[in-house]
Amino acid sequence: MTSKPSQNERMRKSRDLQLRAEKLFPGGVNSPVRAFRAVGGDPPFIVRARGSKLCDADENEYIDYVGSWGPMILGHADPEVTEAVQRAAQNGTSFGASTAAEAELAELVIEAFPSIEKLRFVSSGTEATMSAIRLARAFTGRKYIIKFEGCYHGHADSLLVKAGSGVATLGIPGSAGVLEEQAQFTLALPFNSAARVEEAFARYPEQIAAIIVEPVVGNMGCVPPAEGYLKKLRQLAAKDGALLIFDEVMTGFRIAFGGAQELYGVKPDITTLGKIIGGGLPVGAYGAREEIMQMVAPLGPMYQAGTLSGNPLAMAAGTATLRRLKRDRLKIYSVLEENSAKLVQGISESAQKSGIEVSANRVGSMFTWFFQQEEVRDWDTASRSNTTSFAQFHRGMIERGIYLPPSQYEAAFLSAAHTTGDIEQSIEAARNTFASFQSAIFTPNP
Ligand code: HOZ
Repeated sequence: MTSKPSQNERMRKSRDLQLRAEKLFPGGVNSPVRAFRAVGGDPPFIVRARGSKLCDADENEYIDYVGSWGPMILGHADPEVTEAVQRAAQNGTSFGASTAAEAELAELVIEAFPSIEKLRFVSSGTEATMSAIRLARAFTGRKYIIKFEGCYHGHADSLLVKAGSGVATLGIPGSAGVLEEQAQFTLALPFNSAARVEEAFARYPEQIAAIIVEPVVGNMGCVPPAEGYLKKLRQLAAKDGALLIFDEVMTGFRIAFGGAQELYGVKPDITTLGKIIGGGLPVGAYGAREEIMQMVAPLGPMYQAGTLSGNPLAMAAGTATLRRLKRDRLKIYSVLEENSAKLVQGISESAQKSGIEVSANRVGSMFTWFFQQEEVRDWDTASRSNTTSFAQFHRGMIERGIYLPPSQYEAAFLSAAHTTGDIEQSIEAARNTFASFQSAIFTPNP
């Protein structure tokens, strides 16, 4: 009789690659959450991906619910996207000069987001939000910004205050190296409390340049806005002459073709985008109505630039992705909704049957299971989730071939390539994981 390979045997090549990486990169990674510190175990090194599946260096296969942290809404290596990138690459990979490909993608974005009349492409979500803040300050001539605890808007200095994502995962309150002076004009308030925003405007009248918000938070796990909350933010900002920035890096083209602003019917002044608009290549964007975008150089005095901005390969991948989403819009978003609902409910029910308290949040195809009874509506409630249970859940799932974000404070995503078979297999894996839950021993990485 052959015995089941142990975790160490199953992950031998990934383990070796991790040891090599640790000599080269801090924590062996180029982005902190990938190190699996919060969940323990070795991170699988990925060699290829197709559709809903990832394959690691030891040929283990996983159903993927990370989707490269959001971009892969069509699944991995989608044939239309791959072909568009290959075609673009044959004509050169970067020119540092204007191309028609930039306009192709921009027109698709503007059509989907009526609040955007002009935009600027950058290479990451961090650049997009950092530039949006600079733009809001330039436009209003004001200093303060309001952000929300547990929201993450990339790693620009003034935004690394009570941030979610890796900062929350690692339990770092802010970041070393960010000067008090750089963060002094950032007001971090609890998400979903309009009263606190009202108080801030009363305290700093006509001094707040912008409210920046993830309209559906993904970076403290998935946390939806309370009924009427986004509309209230819109009113409060307008009343004081501040701008409202929707950080739709995660939600844009994800929870609806026109993002959260379409789904909730709220028009922000500035929108930031990333992830899906790059179809898996590095792209970010910030956009607004003409009057605001006139501030951006070379038209106006707000400076921002980038060597790889509007990169032709990235534009091709983004355009192919958005074209496909636009063409099959009705079908894609309704299947994403249906499959995500099935998955989230199925896994929550499996937990309940095993007597494990789980509170799930979901908006369309982004979702999170928190290990607690109470509803998660802000950072305070999110931070009460039992992260040891989450780590056990994560490890049990990965051992059963299901790849979830290695942090309680990152949303999971479903793609159009996931099948009902994938969903059923994932629920079954959760059932078995929860059944073995009590006996599992959690050993976080040192
Ligand atoms: N902060 C990213 C998601 N919220 C994680 C990016 C990564 O590790 O690739």
